[in-house]
Amino acid sequence: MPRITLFSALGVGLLLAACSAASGSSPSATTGGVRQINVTMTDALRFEPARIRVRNGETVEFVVQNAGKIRHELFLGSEAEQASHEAEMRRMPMTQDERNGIFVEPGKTKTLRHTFGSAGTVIAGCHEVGHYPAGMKLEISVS
Ligand SMILES: [Cu+2]
Repeated sequence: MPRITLFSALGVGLLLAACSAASGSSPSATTGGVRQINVTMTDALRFEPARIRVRNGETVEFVVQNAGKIRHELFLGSEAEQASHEAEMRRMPMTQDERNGIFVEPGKTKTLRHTFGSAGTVIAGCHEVGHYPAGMKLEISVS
């Protein structure tokens, strides 16, 4: 059965190549790796998923896709920080990405990397006018 042996050897080789490529592309992989979480923004003023769980101390890379036709943002913070950001956004919309927040134009995808440093609930909210009050938020439970 020399053919089967050859194919399985090839399979293992490809697998090893794929693994080393993956670890090479994420420099923070030493502490257990960075988990990517896909989040979709919709014009129904929702994030999908609407609820996620992360481990305390975990670094997550949100891959945020705007599937709608209007601009959305994703701002990470406590309930209180969401309230003050909401007030700021009413005065002046976000014009550049911040450490805790990104805006995503229709059809685009952006990433936001964040390390969750304490247990509890963190909110990701969209503060385009009217979106947050309409419930455009993602609840992140950190434990
Ligand atoms: Cu929005």
